[in-house]
Amino acid sequence: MQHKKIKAFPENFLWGGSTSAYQIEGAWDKDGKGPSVMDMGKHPDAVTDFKVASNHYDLYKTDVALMAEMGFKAYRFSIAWTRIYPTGTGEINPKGIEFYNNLINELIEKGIEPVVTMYHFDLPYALEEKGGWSNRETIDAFENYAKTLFTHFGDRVKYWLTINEQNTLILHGKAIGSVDPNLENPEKELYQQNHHMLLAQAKAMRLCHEMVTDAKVGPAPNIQLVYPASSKPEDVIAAQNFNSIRNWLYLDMACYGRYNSTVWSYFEEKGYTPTIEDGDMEILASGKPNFIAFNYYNTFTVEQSVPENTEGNHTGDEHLTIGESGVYNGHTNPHLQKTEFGWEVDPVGFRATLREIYERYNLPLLVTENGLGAYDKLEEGDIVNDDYRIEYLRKHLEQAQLAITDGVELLGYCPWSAIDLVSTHQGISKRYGFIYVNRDEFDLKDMRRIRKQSFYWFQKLIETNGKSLND
Ligand code: BGP
Repeated sequence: MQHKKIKAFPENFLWGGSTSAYQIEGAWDKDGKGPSVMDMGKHPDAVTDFKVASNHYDLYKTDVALMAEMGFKAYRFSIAWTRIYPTGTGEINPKGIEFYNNLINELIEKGIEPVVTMYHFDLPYALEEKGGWSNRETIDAFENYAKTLFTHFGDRVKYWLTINEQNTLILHGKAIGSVDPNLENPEKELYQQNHHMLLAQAKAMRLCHEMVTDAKVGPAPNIQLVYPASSKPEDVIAAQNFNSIRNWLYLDMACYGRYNSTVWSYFEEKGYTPTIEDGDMEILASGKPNFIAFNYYNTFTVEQSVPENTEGNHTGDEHLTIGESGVYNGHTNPHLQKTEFGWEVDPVGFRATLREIYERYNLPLLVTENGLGAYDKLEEGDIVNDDYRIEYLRKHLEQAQLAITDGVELLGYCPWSAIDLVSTHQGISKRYGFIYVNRDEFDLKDMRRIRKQSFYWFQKLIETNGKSLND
């Protein structure tokens, strides 16, 4: 639809930025923190681990001051489960509580709304050793952890996100390391883990409503619309398949507590049907979100899966689609350009995704990730000219504004990432931040923070509540 008049960004729009604990904090074993699966994971030789990251643990005051200078209204970050419970359960680590109390207080003092992800990929390693999400005890451990978070931080944190990108964890679990790839049917195990995570999420949402009555809670999957490669009806069916498996499964479960029919028939066909215990479906139906947070980087395009064009039963890195035999086959969208890391860029798809989610679930939306990973260059005089990032963000925000004009209730926009941090797969050289962190893969240098061009651009945008978008 073309609009003659574009609506303004709402008042109190949550302009901000996002990070996650294992990618930004460093101090991986400091002050009693236990190891997480991310700390214990393997890294390619050319890529740094997460041990030091951006050392936000020690430098959080500097970082929050810079966020405040940019004008952030919100900061979306995750709490490391292993700082609060080093082994996932048992005794609380007071130092962990202290760190997040300090961070939250610092944010509130500067007028920045804390938006907290409870779990962002970094399952306590001690729980992983006991079977991780395959073990139903992890559901209880998560509920207990959630209770602790609400008890200690619920007086100040009013926006809670349960699990970051549960769909990425499941679809790319072999890449992220949450399942043994040598299992006979790893997908079956992953969908069992998925079922348990969904139960944990529902319990946490329920608990949040009971314990922090003025807070809002929601899921945070990665949602990117799937397009058919052509108007060929079989391609449309393939797109429906992958939309249901990749996107709607997670939101249908969070919002309605039911498996959608396409997903269920896919489970049956492939032998992935999870074991559902008595009472599970009641628990799932009882966890109601107040809003939907989601991460968006690109869209997917798929065609019908026929034997000669199916490369295999796997899904590449989290933003690259390959295909699954008999279900869909990944297709390069000829209308889109790619980033230097091979991710398609689709701002209009952002509008389409926002509209689709809003119409399906009729809940306010919060964008908790969107951004451009690039090899930024630090030039003499501490200049980082990241025009390409400004362009990327500008185009996405223009489309967000059109979605708002279309009627979507959008609470805020927290792109990835507030400051440079270590990418999940590609080290610190793949940078996303408004603020440059002066370190390389293995040379930690002085870690100083440097404002990029995008910092000043975003600052002005926030100051004008989005009006400077077209300057
Ligand atoms: C999302 C994750 C983030 C972050 C981001 C960028 O899927 O939630 O943790 O890593 O993707 O991905 P990458 O770091 O692989 O470039």
